[in-house]
Amino acid sequence: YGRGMVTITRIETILVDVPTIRPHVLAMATMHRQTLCIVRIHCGDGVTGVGEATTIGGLSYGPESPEGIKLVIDSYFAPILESCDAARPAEAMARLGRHIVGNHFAKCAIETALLDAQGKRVGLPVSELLGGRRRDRLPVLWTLASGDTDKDIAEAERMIATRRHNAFKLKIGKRPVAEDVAHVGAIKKALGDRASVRVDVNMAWSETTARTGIDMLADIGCDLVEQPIIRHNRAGMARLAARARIPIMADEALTGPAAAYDYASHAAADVFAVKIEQSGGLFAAKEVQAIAAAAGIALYGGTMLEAAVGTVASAHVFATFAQIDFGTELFGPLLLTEEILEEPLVYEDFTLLVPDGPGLGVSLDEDRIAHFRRDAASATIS
Ligand code: MUC
Ligand code: MG
Repeated sequence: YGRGMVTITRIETILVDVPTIRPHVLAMATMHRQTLCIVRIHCGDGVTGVGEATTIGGLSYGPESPEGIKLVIDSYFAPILESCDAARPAEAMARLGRHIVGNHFAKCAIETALLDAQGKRVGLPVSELLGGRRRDRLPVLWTLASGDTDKDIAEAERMIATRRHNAFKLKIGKRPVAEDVAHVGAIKKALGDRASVRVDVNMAWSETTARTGIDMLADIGCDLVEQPIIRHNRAGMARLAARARIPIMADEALTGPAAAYDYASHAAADVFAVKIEQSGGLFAAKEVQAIAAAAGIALYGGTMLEAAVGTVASAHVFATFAQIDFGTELFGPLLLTEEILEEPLVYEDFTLLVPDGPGLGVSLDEDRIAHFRRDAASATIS
């Protein structure tokens, strides 16, 4: 569109610590807060784009941490991006890819900010830059992970009554299988046909444990089992998927298009959880989706428990999907005590509304960010 090169003048990375509304108990970590690495890319044409990276429980989910993401962007990404054209996000990301191995979460935050800026520049929502949106609302489930069965049931009842969620993911794998299955069974029995109940084992089971565990879960009415075993045991996932009576979903294993192709070509999952950070960005997540679609694998829109910016970036990607068979889990902002946007995202009727303004279509609440940023005491806010 012939405006010439748009320079990148400054990249800001800010760590923001936000408390969770209750402890979030997963197999590998209990979260009391979420740390966001907020990225702001300032461009020579006066446009600014925002992105976000989060991890789960510091380094307990994967090889990147919020502090590490800030460090790699400041030290290694910024010098490369200085000579890139901000108006060509795909080319800028390719350049980063040539010089930087891995670091998918950090790359995703940068790509989000570049696309937010580009969308604002050309006056289009990010979903349109990604090929065009197919829907304006996404179904959103809620994770029950208080660690207590009765509390989880009460929480689920509130969510159903307020029409916020009618599908629930339960985090299991920490306790012996029989106890975990009893917990899932009690929740399914209380909710009955009013809700879909699924589980995420976060890789905590051995393959033999998974064989019995999945059978028991099928018997009590569980609809889906997410990443029951370690990410690298693709053959084990294929064996489990082949014998299970309920769908098996891959999550941690899906570290981008190559992993997705590997899993698809070995029939190692029935469903893919697509995550923008884990995939290595928004374009990469679209490639994971395309591989799933070509292989006849069902789709689910996953989260890294991002706050509003990462959540809305994911929403723009998922809004372009032709099918989202199992809905999404884009509830991250609702798990946090603080709203970081000027206008909160809209959750209603069991769905999230995908914003339709230019770029991501959201603005940060600068006062909140200034208050919750980790270096708030010493920061000079300009
Ligand atoms: C995961 O492993 O899927 C997503 C929802 C949730 O509660 O935790 C995450 C991570
Ligand atoms: Mg998962």
